[in-house]
Amino acid sequence: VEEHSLDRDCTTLSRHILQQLHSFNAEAQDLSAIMNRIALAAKIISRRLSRAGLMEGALGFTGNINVQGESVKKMDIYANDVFISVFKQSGLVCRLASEEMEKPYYIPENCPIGRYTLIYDPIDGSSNIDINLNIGSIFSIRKQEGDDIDGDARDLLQNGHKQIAAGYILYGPSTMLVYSIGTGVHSFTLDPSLGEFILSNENIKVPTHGPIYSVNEGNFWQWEDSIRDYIRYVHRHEGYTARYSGALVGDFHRILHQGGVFIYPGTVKKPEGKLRLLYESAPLAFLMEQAGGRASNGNMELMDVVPDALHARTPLIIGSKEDVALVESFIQDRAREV
Ligand code: P6P
Repeated sequence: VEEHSLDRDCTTLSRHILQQLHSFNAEAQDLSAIMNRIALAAKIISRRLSRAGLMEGALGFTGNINVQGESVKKMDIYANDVFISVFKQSGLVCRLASEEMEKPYYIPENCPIGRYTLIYDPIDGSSNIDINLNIGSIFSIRKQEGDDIDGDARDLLQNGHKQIAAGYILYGPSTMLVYSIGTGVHSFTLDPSLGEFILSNENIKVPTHGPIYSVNEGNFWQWEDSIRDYIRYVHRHEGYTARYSGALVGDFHRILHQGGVFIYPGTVKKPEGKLRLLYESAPLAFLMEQAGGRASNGNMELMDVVPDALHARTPLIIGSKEDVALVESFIQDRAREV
């Protein structure tokens, strides 16, 4: 075995985080431990997904409707509970907020104020589960501010700059974990034979422009004219290609590596869009900015948007700097006409 591959096999997630923070101070240790628990959750979910098709009853719908009015898949609930379980007794995370829970889940044991909150989408893209296509988990880590005595986590209603870490797990042909603690974006691939996430790419940088536009053109006639203008532009000009999987994490991962733009605009019926701010758009915006790209809601930087509720939605334009700016230029042109 060549020397470097041994080193590579030893660049595990926890070692990488400590290296990133160049120090072994309390926060570094905490983040390293938190990321280790997230990695454990990823392994448990990945294992279940790889066998779900073989396990009677693991797939399909629970028959329930969640707080969002969406039908809940068994895998959504399973994954949600995995994240809760891995953080119980950890003494690290005191509060978990997710798409699957109207109110946050509190872990009361030894949780002083100022400890961490995990905000997450346990399974994003669940429509892809039963057809064995890629899905993901998205997470964001913030510190709890104040005592949140009435349990509605109002201190979480702050902009994306309050995130101290963010990332996602992509359950694809291989399971990848991509994270940032504010010192660049780094990706790890799960080596099932080791049970470890091994460093794949360090300091990922998104190209300043890319050929891909990722959007559900089925909503074309529900969009504002400005978005339709952008779509007509990329249809007419050489060098663009459409890629859309219906699962945010995979579509984002492609843009992060190949450049271009992912757009989920507001529609006439839902001007606020479909994607959630706190546990879908803000964590991905954190990563995209760390990778040298941009994220916007069409009017302002996504990272500056302040949610008015835990499950607030937002329009999202995210990707290469030049491509996000191009979409915004069509929005500004139309705004001038009004
Ligand atoms: P549409 C999946 O349900 C999801 O939340 C994201 O993962 C994905 O990007 C989006 O919705 C797809 O929505 O309306 O294009 O089916």
